[in-house]
Amino acid sequence: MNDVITIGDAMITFDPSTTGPLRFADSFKRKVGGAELNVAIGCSRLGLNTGWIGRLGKDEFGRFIYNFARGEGIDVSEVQLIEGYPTSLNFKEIRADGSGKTNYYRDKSPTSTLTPESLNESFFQKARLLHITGVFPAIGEQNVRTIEKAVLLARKYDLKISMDPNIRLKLWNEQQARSTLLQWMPYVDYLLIGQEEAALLFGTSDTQEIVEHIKHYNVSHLFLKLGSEGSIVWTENKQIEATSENVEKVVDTVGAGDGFDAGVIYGLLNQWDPERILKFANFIGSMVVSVYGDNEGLPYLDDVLEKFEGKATIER
Ligand code: KDG
Repeated sequence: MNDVITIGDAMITFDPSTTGPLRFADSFKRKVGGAELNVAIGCSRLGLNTGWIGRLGKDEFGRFIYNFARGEGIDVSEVQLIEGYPTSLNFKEIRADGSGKTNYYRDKSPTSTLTPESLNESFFQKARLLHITGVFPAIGEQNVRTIEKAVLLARKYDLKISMDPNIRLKLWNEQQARSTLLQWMPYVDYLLIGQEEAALLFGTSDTQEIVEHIKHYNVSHLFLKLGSEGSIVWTENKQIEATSENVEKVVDTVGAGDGFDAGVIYGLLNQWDPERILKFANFIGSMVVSVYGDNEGLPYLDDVLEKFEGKATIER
């Protein structure tokens, strides 16, 4: 039985060894990325049983990602390697302030072979929460249909649904993102959203106005991510704010939002109070930005609790 399941396109991420414009980067480290897989890794490291539904190329990179995910303790029984569809790639640019830029090579993503019919009902039947994002549906129409079916199955088997819009305008345009993601809003229990994404979906970046929009749906918890400004949770008509953690040196911000999501999912599934969830999720986000790579900074539960609760760590 999995606590969390998610569906997504994973990729090989080539991280440059130097910061600055990609055209001058001449050496790269081969890593793994993909928003949904990052969340799955985060959840699994925190101790949640986590399943990932995906398709990879039947190639060396696909095999590498498959084994990597399996090594992270993720249930990969619904992942297949597909002939003729190369594993997606992302060449990352990292700027001196730690922010990143993606350069995707994923036009023929193996996930486009994933059909609504190929979703295994029993995988949903045994889970507690389905996490969806805007990356997977942005890849193609077929993926939109697959998420629609996944949402139906989640409702059929009483799974909670968390959604992070994760809007990637390199993959679809604003109009496509808005109409697709808003159609799933009525089914979302937990919305984890960046302020800019909220502006794109709801036409405002004002917190109170966003909350008013959310009241039209059945969202029980809204988590608004404000980057270095911290985050806000709105639930049961109460709003709680948390400032971001001080980070000594931000080296790579990519994946911080996924780490935040993993922290929120962990807290929600363990019935933590909203304030603790918010602080915990912020804390994980701050750990992710301190380490290079999309998921390398995601902590194990012991590591994060030690630091979060201010306990000393024995290093040597
Ligand atoms: O959230 C981080 C991810 O976006 C990154 O690991 C890979 O760009 C990526 C994507 O499209 O999933």
